[in-house]
Amino acid sequence: MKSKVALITGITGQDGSYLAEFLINKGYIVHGIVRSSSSFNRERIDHLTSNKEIFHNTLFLHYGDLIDSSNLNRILEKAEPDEIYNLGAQSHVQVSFEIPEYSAEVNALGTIRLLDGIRNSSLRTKFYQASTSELFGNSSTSAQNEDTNFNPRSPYAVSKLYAYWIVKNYREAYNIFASNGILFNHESERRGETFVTRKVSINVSKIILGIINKFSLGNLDAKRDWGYAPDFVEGIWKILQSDTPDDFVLATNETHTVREFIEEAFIVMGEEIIWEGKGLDEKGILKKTGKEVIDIDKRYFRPTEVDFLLGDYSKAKQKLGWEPKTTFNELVRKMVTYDYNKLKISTNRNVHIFNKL
Ligand code: NAP
Ligand code: F7E
Repeated sequence: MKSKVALITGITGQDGSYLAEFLINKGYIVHGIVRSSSSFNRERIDHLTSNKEIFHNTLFLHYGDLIDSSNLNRILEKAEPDEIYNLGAQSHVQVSFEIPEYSAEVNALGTIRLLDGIRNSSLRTKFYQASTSELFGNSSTSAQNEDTNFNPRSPYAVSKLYAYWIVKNYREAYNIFASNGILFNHESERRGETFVTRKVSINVSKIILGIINKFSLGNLDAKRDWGYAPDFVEGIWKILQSDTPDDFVLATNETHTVREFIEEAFIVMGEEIIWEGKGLDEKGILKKTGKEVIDIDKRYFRPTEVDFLLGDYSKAKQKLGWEPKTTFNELVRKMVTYDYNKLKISTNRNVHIFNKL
């Protein structure tokens, strides 16, 4: 039987790398779009590209960019995908306040470039759009589902709102199999280092190993519905295996504050953190030693914040048979343990090299 062919934008990112692995294991031929960079940017897919068997037969990388439609059209023509997963994005909410035009260019117009490429070709491909719980913004509804009103609160969220609606429009106007996955936050050992969960797992590990004394954060009271990226990647694939195109929320239906994530991260390392002070003067202190390990820096606050997110994934459960598998505590444990072990090995190696000098 002929293998299915998938095209992934954002293959070098957290979700793209897990999805590539997942699809290769399912027997797909995978094409991925990578951006040209002056330094190496493929760390998350190194284990795939260094396997000659995979790299020669099942994984094909193409230089490209969501802001370049002639290049995208060429890749569509070459790859002839059965399924396209549009995961590429300027995905950082805070950064989108600094580069709003670029965020719209990539996230909003990048999506229409791909959809229009499909419309103007003879491809009968399915299209997945990486939509987001950020569309809900500060919603008065809890828990948020596919029928909840949108109220985007950042240039990132507004750019993704355009993408969400243009997917629906192209589905209705041109009968393209195009679906939105409205995914709540999902994290992992491969999460970008500037997102709050990974920032915490790395810095808590560094404190325990004595590499740093303390680190700074912003709003500790924001609540997020945090799941585990590999669970969500399976849901992404299931969305495109459905008989009809549709929009689905993927979430865990559990919400936690940033503060709770930090507390749990220290618990994993056998420490308890207590909080003293208020607002910008708040400090996180280790109970055993009284050492200050966290302070607040106004630089990490956003001009407009999303205070509370909690997702209702019952439609995905009912129609796709999808459910998250990893609990909040397991997620924190996986991330902190991974970073602690990785840093410990590199610290030991450095000490070893230093002792030899
Ligand atoms: P990520 O780790 O930030 O990965 C983003 C990917 O997009 C990277 O491969 C990046 O390439 C690529 N990219 C950035 N600008 C591009 C451009 N101009 N042209 C082509 N590719 C570009 O994001 P993620 O966490 O895996 O998320 C995947 C998608 O889901 C994103 O669209 C994100 O907005 C959305 N989403 C994420 C979450 C979440 O909690 N993770 C929740 C809802 C929705 P480089 O490696 O070269 O930078
Ligand atoms: O922030 C607060 C911050 O940057 C989470 C993206 O994948 O998920 C992600 O967006 C919360 C916010 O993720 C720091 O203010 C406090 O309330 O980890 P984050 P995000 O903004 O929720 C959605 C679903 C996406 O679609 C996005 O692509 O944590 N926070 N202190 C901080 N956040 C960061 N980054 N750094 C801090 O120091």
